[in-house]
Amino acid sequence: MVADIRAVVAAAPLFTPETTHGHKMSVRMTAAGDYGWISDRRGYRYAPRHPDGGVWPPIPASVLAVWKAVAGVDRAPQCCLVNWYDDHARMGLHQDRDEADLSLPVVSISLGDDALFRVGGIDRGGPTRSIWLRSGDVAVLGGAARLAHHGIDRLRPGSSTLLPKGGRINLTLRVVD
Ligand code: MD6
Ligand code: FE
Repeated sequence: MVADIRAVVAAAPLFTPETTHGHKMSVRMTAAGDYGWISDRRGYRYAPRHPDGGVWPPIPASVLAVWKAVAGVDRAPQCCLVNWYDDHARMGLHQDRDEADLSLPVVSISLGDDALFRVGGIDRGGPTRSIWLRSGDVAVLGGAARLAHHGIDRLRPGSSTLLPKGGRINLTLRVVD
């Protein structure tokens, strides 16, 4: 799967999204499928093209197989977001709510170094719990948890040998429209 993701990155290079406030995010990002997810000063949105103007490469079969095994729905995913973390990258607490049908799950696959995943409730500011996501872990946010706040507080550098230069890849799969 890592080789498949490297091929995605070769076709659709990683970029550093900016928040609406003009801050650079610490993860680098790209995508596969009909849509990628773009964040810049104009806001957040799904987009049919990479910032360089090209279409996104198809979602690799190895990744689709995981969706088919765990998503529990008939729809195929339209977006595989690729988040690439270096040792210091993190992901602030957020909800995934830009998709049209929030009854469909989001499936996440973790590769590489362990990451401390914080998950809370639907209301921001409520209690949270943290678990370490390890290489090969698959998480499904669905049902009552679909709108749970979640984020990555930090990596545990050196915890996996999967990626020769370390770091972590997180893939999230979703149906967009
Ligand atoms: C990450 N994950 O694991 C960030 N979103 O790097 C997510 O933002 C996420 O794990 C939706 C569903 C599952 C997730
Ligand atoms: Fe998310």
